[in-house]
Amino acid sequence: MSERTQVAIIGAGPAGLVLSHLLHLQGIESVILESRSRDYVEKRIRAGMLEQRTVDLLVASGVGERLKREAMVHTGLNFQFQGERHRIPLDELTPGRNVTIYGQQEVVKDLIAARLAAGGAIRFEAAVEGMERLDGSRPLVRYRENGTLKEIEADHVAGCDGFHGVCRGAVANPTVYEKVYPFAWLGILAQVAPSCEELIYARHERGFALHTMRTPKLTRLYLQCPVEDRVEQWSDDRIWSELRARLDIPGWSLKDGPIIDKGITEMRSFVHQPMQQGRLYLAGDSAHIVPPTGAKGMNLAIADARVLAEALSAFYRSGSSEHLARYTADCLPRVWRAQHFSWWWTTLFHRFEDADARFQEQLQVSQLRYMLSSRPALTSMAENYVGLDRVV
Ligand code: RFL
Ligand code: PHB
Repeated sequence: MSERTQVAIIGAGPAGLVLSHLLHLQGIESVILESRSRDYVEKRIRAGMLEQRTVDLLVASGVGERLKREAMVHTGLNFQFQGERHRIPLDELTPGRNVTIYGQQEVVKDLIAARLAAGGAIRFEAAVEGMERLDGSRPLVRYRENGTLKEIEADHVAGCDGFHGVCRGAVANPTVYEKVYPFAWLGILAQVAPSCEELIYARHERGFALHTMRTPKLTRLYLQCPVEDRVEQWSDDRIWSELRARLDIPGWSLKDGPIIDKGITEMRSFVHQPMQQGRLYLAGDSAHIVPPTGAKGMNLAIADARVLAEALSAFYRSGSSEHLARYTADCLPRVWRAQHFSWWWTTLFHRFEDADARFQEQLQVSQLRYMLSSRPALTSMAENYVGLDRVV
């Protein structure tokens, strides 16, 4: 006989873990199936910037204790071009709002600890291979654990399995919107105190660079690089000299230290509609991807999980599928707002090499200068950056 639960959640990333946690607070049982080990998901270095509403949700739902103690609140950011650095006061532009630096793996660790402490079920190294009966009332999920094929029956299935997952494939006749960018990001983590208290987004003739951080002792840095580059081509010396060429300004120089992680990330904008099929609902990167420049991916994943948890709670409270039926429609306005902001923020700072490149450069500088001379333009950027409460 197969195991049963109310909601089978595929993937223990931010989307799956937040969903399971919020459902638990509503008395709804779930089982998370995760193909990787606990150690792997807790160490995977990815996002770092949380919007205000993401922090508010984590704190209000009881998983924000360590975050409140250790996270770094940022009330502003810097952007840099033509050798000038400008600080943008996010808190003044969006009264009382700011962003928080706290590594995605820390969010994941806190959520896993909370789920396990509450007796929640997370099956690590359990890879989902297929799903059946999604259009009926008893969906079935098949997964492989320790080499054995197992199955679990659920009322609903949440596909939180990321961009390379299997769930998206179960949606019939989807509409897909996609844009692939002609460059990638080389990201490093270095054991050195941040060289600046806040983030620096730099537009430079040699390409984009970003100074960010994880803790007062760990700096995270990114460099725009060609898509075909491999990490082996980037020695530590080459990375530091390229970062300095793009980030240093008179009177300020980047501090270096031992590099403890290096990785190359492709850049893509992607939306898969609808985000549901029968009793399967997609949340997070399984349904949409944004280029990392705008720091929206994890925030969107958590926003989807919140909408889905509310719709599932309404279903179990009233027996009505009304909220679940409009899950995609409820998520898409925020998804597309984040898509636009991430695309715009990416095109504003990166170096392009196509036929329009020189024209594009003039537009970038004009738009950056416009933001410095127009408070409404800067406010529009800031409210998107810190994250909008309501998107219609
Ligand atoms: P995840 O985190 O990819 O989790 C999906 C999980 O599903 C598992 N899985 C399966 N499990 C069972 N069976 C299967 N068949 C499975 N297939 C896959 C996977 O092992 C995995 O554990 O998706 P989720 O939850 O949707 O979360 C999305 C975020 O991880 C992602 O959007 C962010 O990391 C994006 N991102 C950023 N987002 C932000 O909000 N702020 C940032 O500052 C930010 N910076 C970034 C980023 C992403 C980056 N990279 C590496 C892509 C910076 C970078 C460089
Ligand atoms: C990060 O800290 O990894 C980060 C921060 C801001 C971004 C992108 C990535 O825009």
